[in-house]
This record gives sequence, C-alpha cells and structure tokens, in this order.
Amino acid sequence: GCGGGDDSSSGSGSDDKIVLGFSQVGAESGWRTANTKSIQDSAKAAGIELKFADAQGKQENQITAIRSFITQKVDVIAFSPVVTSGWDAVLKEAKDAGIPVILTDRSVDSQDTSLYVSFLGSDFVEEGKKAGQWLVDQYKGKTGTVNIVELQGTTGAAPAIDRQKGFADTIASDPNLKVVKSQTGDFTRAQGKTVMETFLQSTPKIDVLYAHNDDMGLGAIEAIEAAGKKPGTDIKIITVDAVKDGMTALSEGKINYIVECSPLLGPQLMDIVKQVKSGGTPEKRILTKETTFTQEQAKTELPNRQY
Ligand code: GZL
Repeated sequence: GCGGGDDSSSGSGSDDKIVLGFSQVGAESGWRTANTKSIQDSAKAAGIELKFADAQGKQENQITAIRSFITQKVDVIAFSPVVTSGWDAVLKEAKDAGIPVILTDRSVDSQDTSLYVSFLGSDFVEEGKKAGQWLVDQYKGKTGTVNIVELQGTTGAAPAIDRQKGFADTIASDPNLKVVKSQTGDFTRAQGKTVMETFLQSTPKIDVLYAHNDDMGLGAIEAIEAAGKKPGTDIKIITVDAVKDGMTALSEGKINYIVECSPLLGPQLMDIVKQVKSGGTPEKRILTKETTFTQEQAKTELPNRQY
C-alpha cells in the first residue's frame, strides 16, 4: 500500500513488502544446508524480506528467535521445530500478537492446532515405511535372523520419532527382521560414525544399517570400512534424504536404498506466506513430493540432483 503506515509498521520502510521471520534448526546436515538455501533463494525471488535465525540445534534459541520476530512485528513467522514438544507458550504469544505461524519440515505436538496456519513437510512415517518395505522385499522367502542396527535422528525430533515408527511397523511383518541396536546419531556424519563404531564393537553379526539420514549413513560407512567390512555388501545400508553425497555413495554401491526427503520447501513456503498475507487460508497440511532410489536409479538420477 502507499504512504501512511505508522512508524511501527514492519518491513524495510515500504509497508507493502512482506517481512518473514524464519527460525532454522541449525546446519547439522547436507539436507539442512539445502533447505536453508531453498528458503533464502525463494524469499529473494518472491520479494519477501527474510529475517533468518540459525538455532544451532537448540530449542531455546528458536524460542528466543520467535520472540524477537514478535517484538519486531514481522508479518509472518515460519520455523522448523527442532523437537516436537515445548512450543505451546511461544506459539500462543505469536497468536496473541496476531502473527500467523507456518511450520516447515518438522511438526509440533501441540494439541491446539490453531497455533499454526499450516504444516509443510514430508510424511516421515511414510518414509520409514518405504525403508522398511524395501528390506521386507529383500528378505522375502529367506530364512535366518537378520540383525539390524539403527541410527536414529535427533532425539525428540519428528523425523526421528516417525521414521523409527514407520520402519518398525513395517518390518514387524517378518519375524526374522530384528532391530538389535538403536541409538541417536543426531543426524550428523560425525556422530553416525562414532555410534556405528560402538555398534560394530558390541554386535558380532550386523546384516543391515537403517540410518534416519544420509549424513549418519555416510559417517557409518567410514566406521564400517575402518573395521575392514564392505558397506553395501557385508552390511546393507538404507538411508533417508537423497542428498548428493548420499546418492553418490548409492551409485558406488556403498548404500543400497535411499528414501528421498526433499529439502526444497522454499517455493511452497513463500506461496503460503503470500496466501496468508492476502487473507487466504492455506491447506492445514501440505505434503512434499518425494520418491525412492535404488543403486541403478542413482546412476541416472545423480546428474539431476540440485542438492
Ligand atoms: C527431515 C529433516 C531432517 C533430515 C536431516 O525433514 O528434518 O533433518 O532428514 C536433517 O538430514 O538434519
């Protein structure tokens, strides 16, 4: 609009530029880096002023950032909640301040769903099911126990909770498939390697690794090779994300199957922001499109990967 806005109006002077406050989890993985780039590039392309805060993986930093956005009277707040619980108070403050909130990537366990206008992100239970189904198919008709170790994502994070659930529910159909160890590697390469080292020391026979993201899988590959075993052959590996490094390992036969989880949420997020600002009502739950990749598919797909 022209002229007139009072001096407390948000934005950079002109009061018709939308100001979006975004609180990001951190920079723990290749997926997160790509997600941040998608949000920053899309805001620029959409002419939306982005106030971006990196929480270094700490919930209290996200809460502080959201409170700061409220004080600055941004037009819209969006964030990727590092864990599912503990958000009701700050989301109520945003609601009371009349600032709409959009969840991206990860969800919250708030019972009051009026605390956010929309949740844009993957179905992590579905991702876990896809991972589990591939394993069930691999071992169909075979006998003998299959020892699975699992590298969980960040404790309390929606993708960690849901990927574990979807996988467990699906492999339950084959009593030979057993998760013998399951521990968090916090979605990072470094911790994936460290935890895999302890799995290798404590578990004589490991047949399969299920890692909740590529980065932990890639760290585990380093540990597996250091132990003189062949990743993808001695130990089958399933991961989630399909970032470039993961897809490269898949094409090299070090990973056996990757369930894609798209980080490219920026364009859809900006559409939702504009819709909300123009008085529209976005879908409450917006799913991202994603697929799965085998070793064969990785070879052809790799050149197309944007992240
Ligand atoms: C999933 C996202 C997860 C990725 C990890 O949407 O929250 O967090 O799978 C990232 O790579 O760290």
